[in-house]
Amino acid sequence: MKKVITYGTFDLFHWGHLEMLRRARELGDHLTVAVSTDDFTEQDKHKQCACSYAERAAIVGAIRYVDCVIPEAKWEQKPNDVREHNIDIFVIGDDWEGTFDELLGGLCQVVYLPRTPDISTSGIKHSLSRTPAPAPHSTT
Ligand code: C2G
Repeated sequence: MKKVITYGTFDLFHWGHLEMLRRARELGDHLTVAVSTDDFTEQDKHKQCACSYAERAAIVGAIRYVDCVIPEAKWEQKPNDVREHNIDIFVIGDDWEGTFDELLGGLCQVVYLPRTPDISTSGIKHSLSRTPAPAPHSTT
């Protein structure tokens, strides 16, 4: 059985995230997803999430391409995760191209997949911030 792992924040889960998980799972027979914890996201990635770790992990875990969800609490945990979960392939979007080659060299195959164009969590946040919120109980 070929085991795959990927990492991400997965805040405001969108089409680009789904496509990443679908293509990651296609590379093997079992997909583990490491979801960034709230502390890691705030302190190390300097990003503020709209959804908590528990919510993001629950959404990712409910996707049918995903077999296992673990927390991502630091950058350097990847080699341990690969060993512990018997991972064959590490995969992530090409916005990270080259970043993890050294860390994972010799441990597993490292694959960078092209990002889905024209969609991102930050883009969604930006466009929503310019749209006035509807009144409570509004039907429009
Ligand atoms: N992604 C994509 N296409 C998009 C948006 C995102 O393919 N339009 C991919 C990213 O490249 C990443 C995954 O979806 O592989 C999750 O994206 P983010 O939630 O933005 O995760 P990120 O903050 O990049 O976390 O240690 C690595 C990090 O945890 C990666």
